[in-house]
Amino acid sequence: MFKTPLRLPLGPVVTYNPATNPPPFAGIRMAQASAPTILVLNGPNLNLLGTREPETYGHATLADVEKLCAETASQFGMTADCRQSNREGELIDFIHEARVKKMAGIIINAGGYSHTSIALHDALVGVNIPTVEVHISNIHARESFRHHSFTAMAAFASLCGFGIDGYRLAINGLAAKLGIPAKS
Ligand code: CA2
Repeated sequence: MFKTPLRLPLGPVVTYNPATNPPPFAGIRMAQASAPTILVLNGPNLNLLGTREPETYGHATLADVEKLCAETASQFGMTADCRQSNREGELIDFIHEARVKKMAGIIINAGGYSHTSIALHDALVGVNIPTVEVHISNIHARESFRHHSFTAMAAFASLCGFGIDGYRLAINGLAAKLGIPAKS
């Protein structure tokens, strides 16, 4: 039976040798891909980490969490943009900003708003950025009002009970989801 021959593209094929950077075209520079940025968002009262309730949240401070996130992100060639707010609307603004800035992913611990905020859920769904929810404590082993999370419903994965190591695990999972390998 006659088969249509496989056709190669007819247009010019241009190859670019990175060794000749900048490329030898007058006035033309190849676009440099910038490091993917992830938003690490912490919600209400998480600025108090390390100051009270160590039996539940450990001794690490928010600064420790943000340092851990920056270090973990850099292992994948990513940048962590860490924000914390005690205000629901400001958290929503940060999520919207992530879309404007074309951020690659979001790690969110919305604190108490996880269990109450349909608005935060809607913001996460609205920006359509791969999101991992983190809780330092095991919310399912605590009061029943912490068992449901609106932000978890908008995330592709949720982690709880690992202490602040949950942020490191979440960034690893997010990088895998994005297909970004660890740097050697
Ligand atoms: O386990 C988590 O990460 C939580 O998101 C923490 C929230 C809580 O409302 C969630 O149910 C679970 C509370 C954060 C409060 O953090 C504090 C830390 C030290 C001292 C006081 C509060």
